Amino acid sequence: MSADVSSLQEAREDAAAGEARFEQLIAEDSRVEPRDWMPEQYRKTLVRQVSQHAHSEIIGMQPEGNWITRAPSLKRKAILMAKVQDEAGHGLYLYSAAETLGTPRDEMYQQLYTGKAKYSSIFNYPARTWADIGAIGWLVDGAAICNQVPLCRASYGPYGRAMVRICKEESFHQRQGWEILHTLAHGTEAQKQMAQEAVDRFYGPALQMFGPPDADSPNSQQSMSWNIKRFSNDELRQRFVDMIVPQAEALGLTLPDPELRWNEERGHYDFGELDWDEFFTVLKGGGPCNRQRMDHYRRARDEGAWVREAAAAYAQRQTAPQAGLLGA
Ligand code: FAQ
Repeated sequence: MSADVSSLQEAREDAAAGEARFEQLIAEDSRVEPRDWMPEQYRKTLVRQVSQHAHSEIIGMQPEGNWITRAPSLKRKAILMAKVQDEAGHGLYLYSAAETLGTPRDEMYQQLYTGKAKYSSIFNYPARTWADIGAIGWLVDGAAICNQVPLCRASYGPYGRAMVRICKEESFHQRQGWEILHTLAHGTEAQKQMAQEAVDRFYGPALQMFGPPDADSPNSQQSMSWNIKRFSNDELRQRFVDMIVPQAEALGLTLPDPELRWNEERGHYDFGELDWDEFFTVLKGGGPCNRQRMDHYRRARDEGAWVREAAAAYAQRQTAPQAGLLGA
């Protein structure tokens, strides 16, 4: 046997052993780590989901960042600043997790910059009033937690581990949203109305964060069989509705769905059909703020280029002190 043929044979045996081990890890519900063999499609699915999630965290800073200068007190301002910083941190953990799959961070940034990458539909809606900041915390972070707690058990190690920390921080975010709405809902008539209108605006889009109905979700089945997703989009949406109905009652606010009612037989709340035409329009770039979000992201990225260059030059000096001295 020639050397070429025998090394080809060895590569085939390694791949077969890698594949068998991957199947075993999934069957045992164990973790797949960056150096493990994995099917190309598994890698691609993860990069798609994790990078979209990272982009969502980064774009998601905009509706709330917009209210930092207008928060109604110094305390509220400090809390909101900390929350927006947390979202930036989540983006960074997630880009790091995606990088371990072999996609450079710059490539992911580029995909967002050029509009090739998706981010969550919810961030294409405006935050019109201070109450919207409460509704974002309660409903948007609430939906995020509901969706993301099962992702702490995602089969890919770096993703699951990043999600553990993210979920802890999201729980705090949800509480601050709840507290804003609770304060407004127990304030003047005008404040209560503001809180109700914010919930009216964010309820439907928050439910759409879980993705299209199962019948129209091309990725769910495969992702669930690889233990990336643990529940389908509709299962998680149902879980979320069941969770927020009593919370809305405690707030004294109404969820804007006349079909919402307890179904004794199913042991769940029934709820009305969501506006899926609107959802797909937002995904195609036609939401109220798609254009504004992308323009802002591109502007911030362009204007921050010199900061990144300076930081890279500084880091290079730190790792090559001699060169740094010579260049000084
Ligand atoms: N928006 O086949 P599926 C947050 C796309 S973070 C836009 O069901 P999959 C924290 C989907 O990508 C919020 N696109 O897809 C925060 C796919 O397109 P593709 C983000 C959506 O992956 C709070 C196509 O539709 N969270 O809120 C949406 O199995 C406050 C078909 O869909 C995550 O990303 C959507 N809503 O399930 C930050 C969690 N839904 O890629 C700041 C991780 C679906 O084939 C402030 N991601 N699409 O071109 C996931 O759990 C999943 O990726 C889903 C979608 C559930 C989002």
